Amino acid sequence: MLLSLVADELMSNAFSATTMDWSAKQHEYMQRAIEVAEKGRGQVRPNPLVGCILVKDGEVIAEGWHDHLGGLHAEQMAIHDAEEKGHNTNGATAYVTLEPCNHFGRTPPCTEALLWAGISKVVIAHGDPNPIVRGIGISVLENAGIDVETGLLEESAATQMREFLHWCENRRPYVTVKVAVDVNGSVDDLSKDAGRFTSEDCLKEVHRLRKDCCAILVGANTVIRDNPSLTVRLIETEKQPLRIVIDPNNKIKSNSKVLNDGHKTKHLTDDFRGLEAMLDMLGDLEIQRLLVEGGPSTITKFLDQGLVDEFILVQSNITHESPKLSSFDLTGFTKSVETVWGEEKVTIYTR
Ligand code: AOF
Ligand code: ZN
Repeated sequence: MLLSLVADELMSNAFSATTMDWSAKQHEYMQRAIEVAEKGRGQVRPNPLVGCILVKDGEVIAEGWHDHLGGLHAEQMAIHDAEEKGHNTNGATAYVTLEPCNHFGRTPPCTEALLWAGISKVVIAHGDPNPIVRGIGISVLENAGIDVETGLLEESAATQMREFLHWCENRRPYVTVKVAVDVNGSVDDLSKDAGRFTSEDCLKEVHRLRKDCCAILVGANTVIRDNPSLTVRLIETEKQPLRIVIDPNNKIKSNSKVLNDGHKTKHLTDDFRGLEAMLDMLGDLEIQRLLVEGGPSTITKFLDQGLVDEFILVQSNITHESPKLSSFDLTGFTKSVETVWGEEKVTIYTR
């Protein structure tokens, strides 16, 4: 993927949403496009999640999504789907969550596919900030006489592809912190050997979160105390996230799991030049979402330097015998989600 630094105004001018009165039906179509896009979660990075619905005479005739890296783009999959079902796409409207691309990348341009298919109108949720697209997809379609409308459910689409958007803008990963505490906010029970204290179902959710992250980071002390694997095991995955261990004094044991289980680990020793430089380096590796799993001093460093985008607090109902209390300064964050993972209460804070 080609990404260059382009002036900010280019970025903001490329996609100015049309002010439209969208109908309930149109909302429904775009909502469905967002839903099918979810099917690619964890499989398309560094590409965004994208969904597409084709509608003809008020009926949904086909749907498609970007399913995996190197696979068809959403629009092309939807066109295929229509063909397979025996529908003529001529005159249909496409509802697509991202501005169609106009470049030959891992796949040929979606703009051409839409034109060949005889699509007469394209409704787009969100512009594509990728410098090789940025408004060009829209102008190519418009110049070919296709009616283009933009901005339907733009915010929902932005939320769905927030890591991609964040990375396009900052060239750094979106940073998610996950921390588990007992009922009193203790992060560890010092009376016990290392170990996890959350429920099995909660752990499954953590593995789902890991699968959605390109990299997982811990400090050396976590490796020394817990010897964790930091892999995705409880749910299916084709790819393991990159593990990153910050260990400037080279303290972890050479037989630690992260160094010996055959999966990739970046062990940052004297090549560690601070968190910001590390995030730049991860951005260059196309890492779009980084999960920071601990421990408290590593998390505090990320927070103190203003480098956290999302903070997931997992609260168990057990009580540590010998608590290690910790407090995290979440000034500037707002509570965005409250949910439950297994037996644990989960609160998600974002900026
Ligand atoms: C679309 N529809 O479904 C997606 C798009 O390397 P490629 O060929 O897969 O292109 C990747 C870029 O294309 C990606 O960075 C983003 O700008 C756009 N993704 N575009 O028209 C899709 N996934
Ligand atoms: Zn495309």
